[in-house]
Amino acid sequence: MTHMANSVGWMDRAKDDPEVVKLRAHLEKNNGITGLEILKPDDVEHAVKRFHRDGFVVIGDVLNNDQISMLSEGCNAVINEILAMDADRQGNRGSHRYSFGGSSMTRSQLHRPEWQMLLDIPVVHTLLEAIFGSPDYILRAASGDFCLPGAVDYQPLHADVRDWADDRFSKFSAFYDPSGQISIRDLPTPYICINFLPQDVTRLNGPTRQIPGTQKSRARIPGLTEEPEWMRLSTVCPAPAGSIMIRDTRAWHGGTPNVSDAIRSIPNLELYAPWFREPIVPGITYQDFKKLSERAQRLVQFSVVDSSEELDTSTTMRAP
Ligand SMILES: O=C(O)CCC(=O)C(=O)O
Ligand SMILES: [Fe+2]
Repeated sequence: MTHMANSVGWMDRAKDDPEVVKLRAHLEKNNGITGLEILKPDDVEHAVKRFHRDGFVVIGDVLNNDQISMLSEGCNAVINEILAMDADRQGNRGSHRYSFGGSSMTRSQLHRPEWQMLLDIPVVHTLLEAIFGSPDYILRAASGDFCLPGAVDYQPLHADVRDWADDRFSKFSAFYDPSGQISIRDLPTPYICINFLPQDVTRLNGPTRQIPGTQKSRARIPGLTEEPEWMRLSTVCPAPAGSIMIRDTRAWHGGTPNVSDAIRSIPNLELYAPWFREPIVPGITYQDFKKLSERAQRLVQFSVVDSSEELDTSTTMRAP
C-alpha cells in the first residue's frame, strides 16, 4: 500500500475558513445532477443512447476491488512524485489541481502498469465499439486529473478539443473546413475520454461538472463570472469507486471544489475515433507493448516507442 497523508492539501485557504464552511454546506445540500443514472455494464444500448444525448454517461461496477486498489495505489505513487515538486500546491491546472499526463515528459502515464491495466477491460471495449460504431479507435493518451483537498476554486467550463471553426490557423488543426461551414461540433464524436474512479466521487470531493447536451453546441462557453449556478451544481456525483465516466470531450465540463478530506483522482484513457488524429506522443516501450493482449496492442499501436529509443518518463510540472 502506498501511504499518503490526506493533509496534503489546504494551505492558504483553511478547511474551517467561514467561506469554505459555507461552500461545503451549500454543496452538501445542492451539488450533483438530479437523477443521475449509473448504468450497469451490460446495459450497452442504453449507455450509447445516453452518451449521444448527454455527451457523457456513467457506468457502475466496471472495475473489481483488486483493480480499484491497484489503480488507487498507482495514482498515489504518481501524486507523491508530483507533490514533491510542488510544495506550494500551485498545480498545473489551477491551484491544487493537476493533470496526470501533464506531469510526465510523455504527457501520459501509459508507461505505468496501473494505466496499462485499463487497456484490457472487456466491457470498456464493448462500450467504446458501440459508441464509435467501429473497433478501430486508437489511444491518444492514458492520463487523467486529480485535485487536492483545498482546491476551492472552480475550473472554468471548457471542452478538451478545440473548435477549429474558430481556430483555423492552429498548426495542430486536424479538422479544418476552409469554407468555415462545418466545425468539429457538426461531426460525430472525434475523441472520447473515459475516467475511471479509484474512489467514490462525492458532492464534496470535486466531482467533474458536465453540462448535458453541449457536445454539439456552437454557443460560446460561459466564463466563471457568467456561468449560472445550475451549471456549477451540474456535477457527476455521487458515483461509487469502480465506476467509469465516458465523456465526449467536446461537451462543456470543468473541475469543481474539493472541500473534503481526501484527494480525488480520475485517471483516464483518451481515445480517437477511427477517422480522427492529432499528434500522439509515444508513451510505452516496445518491451511493455509486447506483454499486452492483442486487443490492447491494437489500441496503442501509435503510442509505442521505437525499440532503439529510450522513453523519458520523468516527472515534471509542465510537460512539453
Ligand atoms: O478534474 C476534473 O474534474 C476535470 C479536469 C478537466 O477537465 C481538465 O483539466 O481538462
Ligand atoms: Fe477537461
